[in-house]
Amino acid sequence: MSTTTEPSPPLMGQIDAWRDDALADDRRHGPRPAALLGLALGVSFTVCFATGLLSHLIQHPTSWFTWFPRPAGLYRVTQGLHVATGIAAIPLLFTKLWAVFPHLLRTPVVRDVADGLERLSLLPLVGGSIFLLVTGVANIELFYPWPFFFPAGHHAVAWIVIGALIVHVGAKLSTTRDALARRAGPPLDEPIPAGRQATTGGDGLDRRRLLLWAAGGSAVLTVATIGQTVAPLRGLALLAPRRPDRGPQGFPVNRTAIEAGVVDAIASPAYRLTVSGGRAPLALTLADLHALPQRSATLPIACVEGWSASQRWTGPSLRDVLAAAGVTDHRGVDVHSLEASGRYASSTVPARVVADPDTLLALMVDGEQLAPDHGYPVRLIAPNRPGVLQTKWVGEVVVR
Ligand code: HEM
Ligand code: HEM
Ligand SMILES: Nc1nc2c(c(=O)[nH]1)N[C@H]1C(S)=C(S)[C@@H](COP(=O)(O)O)O[C@H]1N2
Ligand SMILES: [Mo]
Repeated sequence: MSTTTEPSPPLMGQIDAWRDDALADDRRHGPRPAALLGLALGVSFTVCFATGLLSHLIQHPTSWFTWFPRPAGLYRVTQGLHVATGIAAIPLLFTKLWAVFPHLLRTPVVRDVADGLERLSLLPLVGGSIFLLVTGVANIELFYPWPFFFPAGHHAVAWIVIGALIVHVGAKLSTTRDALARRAGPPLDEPIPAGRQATTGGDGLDRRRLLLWAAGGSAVLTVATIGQTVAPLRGLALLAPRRPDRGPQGFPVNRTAIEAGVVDAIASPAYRLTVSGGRAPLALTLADLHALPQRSATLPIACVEGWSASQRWTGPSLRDVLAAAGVTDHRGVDVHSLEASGRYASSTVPARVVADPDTLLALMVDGEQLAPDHGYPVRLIAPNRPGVLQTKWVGEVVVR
């Protein structure tokens, strides 16, 4: 027992000691866990970036991008993957940050210009990664506390993060290669402080436990949310905001008829579906639509927010409605809702989607008249399209 009290070291000294202790713990703070967690993050962020860009292009087609109506359920898979992979990355990111924190506290802060640039790129990398995961999760939980339009902000930051990630991978390539090549700890980036021993070699139990915690966290989050799109697992989807079997007629609703302000318009006996832009404008009553040949197709609503649900829809094919209006030649159509305003009040149906016989102006779902919240009297439903493009309460079709 000591009788003299030692003066406590100043704050900076405490941080240095804390960092050096951590740095000496090679199994948790050394390059191998950083590289393994980095690889997992690299894969998940690449999947998110590719599927996110795909979703963007489908919603905002360019001259060089074409998207096909088949296979009917492909978008449901790519967007489900986007959200599931992003959610699974959350524990990976936080474990990685915990594993590398001593490297962030190192001194000197910057060694030279190249080192300074590389360190600077950690700011957008770490900040941007957290931003993507936080905004993504908030969005699927229908929580929009920020002043910008979510997809635009999320999209711009995704490019920044991918740029910073490329710089990071370039800077860490040789460390990653060494760390993965050798099971025992390779040399540390930083010199081991005098008087300390790097805990290299050994059985790697601490490292294994760290990586198991990260993998376990990802697995739990995935199982607790994936049921929003994988129907057999819906009973486990405790953290999913939407479940594919809950809502009117047994599936979810994003915007209700009341929220869209269409309650009176959809119930009006004066309702007509107008088809304009063809040889002569046409106004079809509900009875006219029921009198056209009816077709049924099992198609999913695949929301951009990662939930999806498949139903059997029935109604005339859009192409038959166009034929009834005498439209022979077109470059697709615009479908307008009775909803006066709102981001999803209209959508474009490209010609190759119009040509698909399963592209329906649905009147029924699972053998029942559509519920008001699902788009009564008429909704568009087409194969392999994001939910935002499956326009409800259709009042007008304009030929392009
Ligand atoms: C979102 C993705 C990622 C984030 C946020 C991230 C973050 C970080 C941070 C903050 C550091 C500590 C700073 C430093 O040592 O300079 C670091 C180190 C490291 N990262 Fe990443 N990283 C990511 C992806 C990756 C990928 C894809 C790889 C490899 C393929 C990787 C491999 C490494 C390695 C080898 C180290 C050095 C560890 C050491 O020297 O002990 N990281 N990462
Ligand atoms: C928890 C993680 C994440 C969730 C929950 C999430 C969720 C979403 C959602 C709901 C959308 C659709 C937005 C819309 O069209 O309304 C989206 C789009 C997108 N996401 Fe994520 N995301 C996550 C992580 C990421 C990551 C890590 C990246 C990139 C590295 C990324 C890149 C994109 C891109 C580029 C888009 C397209 C935006 C657009 O349409 O302009 N996301 N994400
Ligand atoms: N007119 C209109 N149609 C719309 C929307 C909308 O807000 N207004 N929301 C879209 C979105 S985001 C989705 S996911 C689907 C949901 O369809 P559901 O409510 O029948 O499940 O409808 C789409 N059609
Ligand atoms: Mo949606």
